[in-house]
Amino acid sequence: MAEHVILFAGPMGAGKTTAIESLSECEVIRTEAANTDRETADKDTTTVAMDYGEITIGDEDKVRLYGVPGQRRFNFMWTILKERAVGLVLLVNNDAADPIQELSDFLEEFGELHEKGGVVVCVTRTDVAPTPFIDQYAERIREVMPGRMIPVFTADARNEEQMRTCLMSLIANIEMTAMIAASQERAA
Ligand SMILES: Nc1nc2c(ncn2[C@@H]2O[C@H](COP(=O)(O)OP(=O)(O)OP(=O)(O)O)[C@@H](O)[C@H]2O)c(=O)[nH]1
Ligand SMILES: [Mg+2]
Repeated sequence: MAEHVILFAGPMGAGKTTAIESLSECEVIRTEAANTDRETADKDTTTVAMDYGEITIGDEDKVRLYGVPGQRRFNFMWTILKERAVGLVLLVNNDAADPIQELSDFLEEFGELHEKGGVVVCVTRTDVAPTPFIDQYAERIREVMPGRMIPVFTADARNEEQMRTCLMSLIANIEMTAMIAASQERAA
């Protein structure tokens, strides 16, 4: 039985808590408090510590889903949860003030998870803001993390099937990374 710890990171209002709620088979543990930054994201609450949910893939592979706060003032949780994770779902809301810059900033902070297993970028709220386009994200990924395979999807965090597609592509990358590492160990 394999177990994966996946981190959901990204700017405030990108849909991390919503995505984990869409995916989780158990009731999600949330740590929401009143949102005092309506300018960045117009919603009632914001995550102040973490979200936690779980999903089973196949017969028995358990995937632990952790969401971190988007706000930098809670970034002590980023460090703690980053250490446990083997993969990253980086959510970016297309209606952020500068979503491409947000992508760069979060890749800089969490990009090391690519080496541990994998990273997938998931652009949300494209119905609210149709631009920037997906190839602009792909281009910035190539600049910030050249030579790495990081898929980019558009998805609605409220949609279970779309979030599952993003998650499964990440799990496939994580399993491939693990297989390559194992075969290199055998060859050494
Ligand atoms: N219209 C639209 N709304 C979306 C989409 N994806 C997510 N949302 C909504 O956007 C909001 C995202 O809020 P959260 O899930 O709290 O965002 P978060 O990333 O957890 O934010 P913090 O915890 O504050 O960092 C919710 O109201 C979702 O219902 C989308 O693709 N389209
Ligand atoms: Mg949240």
